[in-house]
Amino acid sequence: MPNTILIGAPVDAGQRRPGCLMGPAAYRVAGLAQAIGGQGHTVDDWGDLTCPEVEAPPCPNPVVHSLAEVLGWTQVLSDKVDDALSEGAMPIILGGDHSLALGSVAGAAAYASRTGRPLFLLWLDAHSDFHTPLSTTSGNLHGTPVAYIAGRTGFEVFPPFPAPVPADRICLYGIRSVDPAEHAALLEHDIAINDMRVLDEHGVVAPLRAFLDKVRLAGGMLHVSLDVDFLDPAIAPAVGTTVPGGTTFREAHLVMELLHESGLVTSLDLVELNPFLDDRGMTARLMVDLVGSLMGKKVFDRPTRAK
Ligand code: 4U7
Ligand code: MN
Ligand code: MN
Ligand code: MN
Repeated sequence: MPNTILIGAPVDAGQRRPGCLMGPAAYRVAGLAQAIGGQGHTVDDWGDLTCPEVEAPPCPNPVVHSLAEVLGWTQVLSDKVDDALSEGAMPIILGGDHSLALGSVAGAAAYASRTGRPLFLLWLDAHSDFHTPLSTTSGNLHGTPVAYIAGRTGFEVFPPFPAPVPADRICLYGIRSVDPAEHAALLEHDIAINDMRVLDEHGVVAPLRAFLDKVRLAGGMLHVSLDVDFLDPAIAPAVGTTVPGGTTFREAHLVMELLHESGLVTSLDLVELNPFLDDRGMTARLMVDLVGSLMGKKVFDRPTRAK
């Protein structure tokens, strides 16, 4: 039974549509702590972080937006996630846009490399988030964390990523929107790309099991980054970057149930919820339900099958 630590990250700087900064409050209102506590875990809420003032070096790409702020969040999140893991707990980061993963995964990677365990990354998202600050055309840094984590060049304006995650330990899952520059770069990397076509054809279970087996065999830590747009916009409208054709209610719950059964998840991001775009809290509530499943809630409690 992991102890969990909630870390509020009201980050809005990684994109241009205000509202993600209300995410942590919405998760608390929707009963996140109760959903986790209800599964028998302890919950320690560290409250919301604030962004330190940092100075940004000049960025060669003029479209990049709010670099100094993103750098500040990266620093504080990296530190706090490392601290939470060092306490033996599972940090759950309440976002905030996806640029927060530049920091959260950096913290997990720093901890993993100190303790000598390999870190794996499961990216549940409509997007590949594989831009660099040089290749992005929108300038929105929430589209860059996977490239930073994988150690791509182009992040010279950022602190060096503590221990880049090798491509074969990264799994993109649910993707259905990839920009041309990301596409070209992904072809150069051995990242598992479970786009919606793959999930349609093979179902959600087999590709996820294959990745989880790799994590287990390696004795790895597993960071899961859950972007709201992984879900179909019909059930999760509260996100600035909706892409049709996302996972259904049951597919998403099944993913969470398999993650729970694996016992492998060591840290989790909840990102991109924009409560200002929500429909009577339905998206916040769904995200909380999904975390409940990830923490052990099931429809019917039968003895866990052999893995
Ligand atoms: B998210 C985009 F152009 N690729 O770079 C970009 F399509 O964290 C979207 O996954 C990025 O929601 C989406 O701006 C970032 C766009
Ligand atoms: Mn610290
Ligand atoms: Mn994303
Ligand atoms: Mn996305």
